Amino acid sequence: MDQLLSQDVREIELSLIVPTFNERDNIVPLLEKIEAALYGIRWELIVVDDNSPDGTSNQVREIARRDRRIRAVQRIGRRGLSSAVVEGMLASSASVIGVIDADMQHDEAILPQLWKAVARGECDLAVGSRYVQDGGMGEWNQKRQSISRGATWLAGLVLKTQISDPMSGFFVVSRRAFEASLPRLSTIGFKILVDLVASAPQPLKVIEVPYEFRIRSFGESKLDSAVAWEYLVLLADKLFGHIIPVRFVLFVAVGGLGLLVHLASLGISLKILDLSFLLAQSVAVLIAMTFNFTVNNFFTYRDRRLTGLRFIYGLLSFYLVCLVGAVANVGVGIYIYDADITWLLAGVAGAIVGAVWNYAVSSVFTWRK
Ligand SMILES: Nc1nc2c(ncn2[C@@H]2O[C@H](COP(=O)(O)OP(=O)(O)OP(=O)(O)O)[C@@H](O)[C@H]2O)c(=O)[nH]1
Ligand SMILES: [Mg+2]
Repeated sequence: MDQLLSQDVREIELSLIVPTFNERDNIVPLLEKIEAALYGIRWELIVVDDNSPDGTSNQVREIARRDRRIRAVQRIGRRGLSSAVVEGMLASSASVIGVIDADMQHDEAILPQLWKAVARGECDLAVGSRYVQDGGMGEWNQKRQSISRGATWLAGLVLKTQISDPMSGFFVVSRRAFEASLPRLSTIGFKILVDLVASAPQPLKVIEVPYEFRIRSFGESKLDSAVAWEYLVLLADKLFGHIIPVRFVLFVAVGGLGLLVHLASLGISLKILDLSFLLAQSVAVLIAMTFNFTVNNFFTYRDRRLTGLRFIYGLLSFYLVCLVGAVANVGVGIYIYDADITWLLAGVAGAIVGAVWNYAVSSVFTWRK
């Protein structure tokens, strides 16, 4: 240990985490900017790349071979900005940790100011903000500005500390504060700052430093409708996730819709197509299961979405799971009904057992992690 320590006694003062997906062309210019901005501060930089097809990880490793301050963490078969940032933080070692995007939209020139505020203990968290005085949205269009402001307003529902720009992906936090939030983090979606602040056991002391958001020069935005959806799921998880899993709530809501689809198909098969009840009911079950699978695959399990051939296998496994669920549902229903308790309770109990079974087993077999 002493031998190890004697090699370089100067402590790293800032660990910087950079989440990336397809940012190869941004790596070199970003590192040049960081190097210049952090002059005089001992830093390490960890790029957490979700196996970008453009070879971002290789690009980082090529530089890392010659520069020990830099490292790539390459994740396979995973996506998600928040989880990438958390894993980067866990792989880092300084007592002060920063997060910055790879696309140079964040102004690295304010990094020393953010770092200093946390390192000196003036705050737990220093946020690069577009909304405080002198900050700005750069050349964002009106629509994106309104969406961002709406999302900021919604964040107020879960945050214990008021922050003017909780959507920011540019901040510096003390390792102590990060570790205190860690057990409660949801790590869903894109908004790690909201997650971090909402998961803090005690309100954090926050400082905000204004900066002007720049436009992207290379690469593409990864923002899409999924980001908005995952943000809502994150808020829901923060609001009631400690009581009941959000995924289960979504699964049951989809099941409710599936029941309507079932009844509609049954009605059409009986009244319009004039099928026998057995056939009509079988067709309705098949349609409803397919509907449930497709909608759950799109929303409830968006992060593990099955496509191509895996969609077909997933659908078949879902049929199987639901079939067993239906048997459990009927079995429990009959058991309670026979015990001479009201038919309503028997029906509800059967449905609950069926739903829990379908949810639990499909999460293991159909939408495997
Ligand atoms: N590891 C990882 N990084 C991601 C993922 N999605 C986005 N990123 C990175 O997170 C940072 C922010 O993503 P952007 O697409 O720039 O999001 P944005 O800045 O809100 O949107 P734009 O203004 O359109 O660029 C960038 O460095 C991305 O490469 C992901 O799924 N995994
Ligand atoms: Mg960006």
